[in-house]
Amino acid sequence: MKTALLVIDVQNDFCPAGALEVAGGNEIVSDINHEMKKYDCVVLTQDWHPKGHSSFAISHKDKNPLDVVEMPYGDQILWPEHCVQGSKGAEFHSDLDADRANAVIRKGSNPLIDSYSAFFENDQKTPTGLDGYLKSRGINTIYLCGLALDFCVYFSAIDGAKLGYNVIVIEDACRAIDLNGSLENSLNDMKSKGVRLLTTSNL
Ligand code: VGL
Ligand code: ZN
Repeated sequence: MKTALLVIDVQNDFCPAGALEVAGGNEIVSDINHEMKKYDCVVLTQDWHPKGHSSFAISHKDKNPLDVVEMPYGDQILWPEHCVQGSKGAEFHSDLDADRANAVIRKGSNPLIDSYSAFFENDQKTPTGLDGYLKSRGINTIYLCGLALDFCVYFSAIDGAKLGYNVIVIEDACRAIDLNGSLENSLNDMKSKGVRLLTTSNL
């Protein structure tokens, strides 16, 4: 068994006072730093949108954050402008031990397609390259932590399971947005797809 820790989107904009603040997002950083020491490989993901990205409510006339629009690839929730390439909000939380990472995967750079999953854009077919990176290093088991549990962690986990990895989500090293039941739905869906949910105390 060869393992990777995927640290999803631990960036200023998803932490308190950030543009798309996730409650308690900063509280997981020290546990994640501790986890990083235990895996064969550590990958950080970084949400990395160009200005005017199509997932931003301000890019659509008469739309507000959390409205839903139809995109060619399906329904898209509109978000406040966040994680703009090169901005302070797109930087990793300053306490995150980013120097330990073997690789950083940036996602969401296509102005027309959002990308929640670390493996595929939201069209569910454009790869980020992470699968090839992990497979070429012989990784077969992935542990996920970070933000947000019910969006980017969730979509990364189910794509990882689909791609044949053993997938474990470290639940207490995540925080959720929880929009219209998204937290409960994502936990149920992950369980039904064979994703295991553990806590740092069980690792
Ligand atoms: C995320 C919404 C928009 C996430 C990223 O990291 O969960 N959520 N962009
Ligand atoms: Zn985003």
